[in-house]
Amino acid sequence: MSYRIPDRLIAEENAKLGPMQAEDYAVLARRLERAGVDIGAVTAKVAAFAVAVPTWGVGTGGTRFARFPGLGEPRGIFDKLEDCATIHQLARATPTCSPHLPWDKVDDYRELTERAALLGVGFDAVNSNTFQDVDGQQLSYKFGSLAHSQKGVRDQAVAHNVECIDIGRKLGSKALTVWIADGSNFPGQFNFNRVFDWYLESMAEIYARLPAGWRVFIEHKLYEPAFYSTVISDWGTSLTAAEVLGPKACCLVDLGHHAPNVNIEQIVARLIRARRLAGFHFNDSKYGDDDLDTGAIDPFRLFLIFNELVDAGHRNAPSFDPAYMLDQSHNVTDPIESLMASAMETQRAYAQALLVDRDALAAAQDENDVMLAHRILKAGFIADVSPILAEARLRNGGAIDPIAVYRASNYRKIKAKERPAVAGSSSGIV
Ligand code: RM4
Ligand code: MN
Ligand code: MN
Repeated sequence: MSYRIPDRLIAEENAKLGPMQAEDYAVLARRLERAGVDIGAVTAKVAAFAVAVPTWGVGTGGTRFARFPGLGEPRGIFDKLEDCATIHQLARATPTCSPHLPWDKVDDYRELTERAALLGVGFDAVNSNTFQDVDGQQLSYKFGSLAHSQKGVRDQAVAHNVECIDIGRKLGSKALTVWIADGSNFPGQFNFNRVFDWYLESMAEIYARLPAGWRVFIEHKLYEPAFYSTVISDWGTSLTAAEVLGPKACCLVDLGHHAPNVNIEQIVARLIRARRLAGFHFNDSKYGDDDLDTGAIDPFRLFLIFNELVDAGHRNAPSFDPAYMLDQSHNVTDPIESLMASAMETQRAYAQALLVDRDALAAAQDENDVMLAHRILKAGFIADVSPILAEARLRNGGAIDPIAVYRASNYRKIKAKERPAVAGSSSGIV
């Protein structure tokens, strides 16, 4: 059996930090009580919050210049599952992982689900991949996939997505995420509307194969790898496609896939209103689709997004059931540390948004008291909710300080011995 962090180590580390945590939590409880907030209710909501880990995120990522593999990185889906389980064991925020096919393809899916169950991880949305060619593939995706000019290539891409649904079914998934790289590098390379029509035709075939209770998530992206135009470029295109396809199609928001300075929280509000918000791929960025750690660059933006989500929950917005996932690339950090920290950042933004006094905010908005409205909203963001997050982890059997326990365990060093590097391994986004 391969190494797992012993629960005893978590208990030992928690015992050291426990008294301090109890003190901080009690102080915060009193402060919140003065503002009429019940800390127990907030903690329970945070403890129930879950965000999926991308299987491709546990490998070291890279850029188009180079990849610097880390020691002991996962060699395949079984190793990736172990790392996902470790992330959840310590931070208790990520009970599921989101697989990517064909990267995570195996011969025996029963073996895979059994292993996952043993490790205590489930499967979230399945991601298809028609943005690269793999060995033995008949036709190339160099000029596109679901929106390719040639029917044969479109059919092949449809068949791959249908296979993803079949595999997802075996894994217990309930959604297919479709991101295509189809686009153009030169004006004149293709006709904007002809390719969109081909995309819609292909997606209609995939849509028709969705099992009962499934949804398809349409993920847009403004540029890269295509640099002049992409077929599914923005939320307008995504929403149009979802409306053409039907009620099981909805729009996924990857935080890095928008034009610079776009107001993502407003897009989120609009998608909720249209009953088409699929969910998120969380990450952070400064310039483009940087895939940096969630909350590392612009935690205020993350808070404002969660503010819209909490607001929708508060209003009981219809058909509001977003799927939360991380989607980031870890080029210079240990992916396990980054994913734990990022999951905790989503919980932080959620907890902060829960603190906002929504009735007072609405009243200030109605009175056009701009400064008061802004200060009510900001009060959530400036609150240090760390003791709530730690308490939620403790109650769920996790670590008060997950990164400290991870480091104390020497997990990565042990895995480096257990997992000798394999030639040509390409875990991560390369
Ligand atoms: C894309 C997009 C997709 C992810 C791939 C690896 O930029 O974010 O969600 O599947 O990267
Ligand atoms: Mn994504
Ligand atoms: Mn991306």
